[in-house]
Amino acid sequence: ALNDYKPILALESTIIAQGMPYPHNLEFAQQAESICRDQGAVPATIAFINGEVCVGLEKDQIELIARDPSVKKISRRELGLALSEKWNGAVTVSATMHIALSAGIRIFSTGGIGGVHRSAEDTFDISEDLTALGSIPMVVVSAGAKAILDIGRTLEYLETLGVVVVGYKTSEFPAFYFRHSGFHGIHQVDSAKHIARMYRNHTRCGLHSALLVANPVSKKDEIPARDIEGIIAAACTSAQEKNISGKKLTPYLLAEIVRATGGHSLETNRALALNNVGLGAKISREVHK
Ligand code: PSU
Ligand code: MN
Repeated sequence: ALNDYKPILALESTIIAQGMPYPHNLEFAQQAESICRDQGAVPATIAFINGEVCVGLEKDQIELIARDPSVKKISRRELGLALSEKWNGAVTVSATMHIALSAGIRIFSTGGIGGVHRSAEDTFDISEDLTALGSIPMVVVSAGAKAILDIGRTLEYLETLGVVVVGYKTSEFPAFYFRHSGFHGIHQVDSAKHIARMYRNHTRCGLHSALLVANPVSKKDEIPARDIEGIIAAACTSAQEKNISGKKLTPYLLAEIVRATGGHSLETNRALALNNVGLGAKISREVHK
């Protein structure tokens, strides 16, 4: 696809291996690829298979990532480790960005970026996704930051790192499961074409940070804040009680919330991520024009 100058969209794999349970994760990964193709872009799901970086996976490779519980969660700092130790591994937003840009792919869709965790003033838990967004000049499409995070502090940190944040058809930063975080005043963009133009100018200025496109979950798929806030708070408390921290924290919280909502949050997660794939594919086509 690169040799033929086709539009390509990078997709991550931690959302598959650690973000959703099997077999829903496999179904999601396949749907994501087909939505991308329907929108006229070639999907490049990225993962480590036996210690090799694969940009664009075969069917059986996607199945391995979805099924095998020994698949590791690999962030950017661990890329060399994964090669050395010949891991099978899923890549986070930070690792996906690094690999994608190295391969010449500039557009990437995820579900929700990592960020500053609640209680980060005690734990210092701030996702490596943020530093990657600050230093890798790609377009990243996300349904805002995960609602399990401290959204205000995540937005402040994005500013510190020089990441441009724009809202797709909104000026309010979305919060993953729901549309309204209460943080207003981000710059609104209304089309893929508009985003492509902005990205060209961003890189023309010599900036090396990412352009983060915040694409809210649709109204029909969202879980309103009042219905999920208590569940998120309980999941955070439970993680603290069980001493779950580091890279295990985000997967634990997402799974707890799926359990407590009886699977509703999984449906929302799937819908918002697929929505991001659709928009990412359109942006990729515009950037390639
Ligand atoms: N979006 C989802 N589900 C996920 C993720 C994103 O809908 O599981 C993953 C991404 O790979 C992101 C990671 O990089 O969660 C963040 O992990 P951490 O908070 O440990 O940095
Ligand atoms: Mn962390």
